[in-house]
Amino acid sequence: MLSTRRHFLQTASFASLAAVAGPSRAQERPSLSIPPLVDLRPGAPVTLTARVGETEFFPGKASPTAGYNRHLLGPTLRVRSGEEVTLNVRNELPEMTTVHWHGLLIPAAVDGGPHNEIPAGGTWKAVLPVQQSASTCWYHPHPHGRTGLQVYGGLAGMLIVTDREEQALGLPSRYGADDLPLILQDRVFDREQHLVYPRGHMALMHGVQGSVMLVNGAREPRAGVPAGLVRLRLLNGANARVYDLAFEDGRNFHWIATDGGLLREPVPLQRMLLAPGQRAEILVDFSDARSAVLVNRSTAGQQSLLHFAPAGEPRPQPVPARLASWQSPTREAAAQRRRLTMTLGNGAMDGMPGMQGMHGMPMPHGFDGRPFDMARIDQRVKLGAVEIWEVSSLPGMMMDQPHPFHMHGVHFEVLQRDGRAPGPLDIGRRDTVLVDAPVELLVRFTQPAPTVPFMYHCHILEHEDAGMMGQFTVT
Ligand SMILES: [Cu+2]
Repeated sequence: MLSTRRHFLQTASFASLAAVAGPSRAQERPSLSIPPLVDLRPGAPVTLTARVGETEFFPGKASPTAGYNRHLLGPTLRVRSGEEVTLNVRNELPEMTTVHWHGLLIPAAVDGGPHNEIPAGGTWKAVLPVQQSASTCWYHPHPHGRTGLQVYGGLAGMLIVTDREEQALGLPSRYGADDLPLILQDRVFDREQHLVYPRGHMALMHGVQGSVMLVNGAREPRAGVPAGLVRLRLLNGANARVYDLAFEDGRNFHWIATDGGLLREPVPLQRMLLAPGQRAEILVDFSDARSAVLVNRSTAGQQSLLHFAPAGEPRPQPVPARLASWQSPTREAAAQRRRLTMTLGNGAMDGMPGMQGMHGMPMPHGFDGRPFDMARIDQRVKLGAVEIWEVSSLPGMMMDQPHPFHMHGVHFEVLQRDGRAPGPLDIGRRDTVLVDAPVELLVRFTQPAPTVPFMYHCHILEHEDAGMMGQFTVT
């Protein structure tokens, strides 16, 4: 079933893109673009300006794009845990936007969700009290109904939290040298090699997935790296694609961090799934000085994402045996259990005839059969509470569409998947989890949301925009 649908996607909708592939010769490969690093410090506000621009994804073929302070994507923001930093977000887009700090544990009032609207021409001052473990987070727009388009156009950036515990480990930390931010995205281009954002039933049902793979905004770039241990901060910034990452030569790497920060100890892996919105940090050993290719494996075959060219004196370095210590809440601490069902509609919202719902009615995307409503609070949680959230999706096995479930303002851990103890890839602190089977999450609510609520939603952005989102207060 999976292969049938993917095949249909590629042949029926994207046939014109068949000729579009990565650069054919090594010398054509662009160097990996490293977004500028901005260190945020208390008392030194930084301005982020969302604006439109232009990007040549293919030589000589400029496409309209958008970015923060740049034509595409945004600077990498770095903040030390324990510090309060200020950002002034200017909106020079022709439409309303918001900026959500995805992964930050901060009060909902400054979370940047759909309620923190910045009108065109406006500026939003966000004071962020950052008090969490070292982690790889990101920032992106979150205006209800327009998130998919704005992110797709290029509005996204990485946000790195550091702390003493992480710094003491001696992990590769030279930004852009042996500590690389990698924003993974896929895009659709038309026959003339211009960026397009597909609309319609297919996009609404499956989310927008393109055949052209980008890393930091470029097709199959090349990264010069030292012949030693290199840390990759992987961010799935795609609208809908789940990446299945591996190296072409099958080499091992060490997984060291999830959305919420460092694992307790490194986990050796050969492949890793990364759902939209998720981050992972891995350590890759290039001390064999051999070139390597990061690839995405799919039913359509293997797609090259990034070529690594190690250089310099080979320097084998050990991977630390232990990483971070942190406390998990106990299951017994859970004060309440909630059940949420992500419901995939029938596409009728888009004005498409579509198939009809069970009772002949059009059915929108939503939670528990209801689409998102800015004016409705769906869940009310006590500040400081630990709860168990059971999240599943409908229709279940009929639609092979796993939804990445994201919660704002919290970290959670996976207690169960499909009624069983979760596998080794479910460990760690998270804010986004792939719901390909019912999951049971242990959630700790530490951030206040008394008036402006936090969001939970599907991170397939076209699902989210079409209503697969809910909101909760924390008081
Ligand atoms: Cu979804």
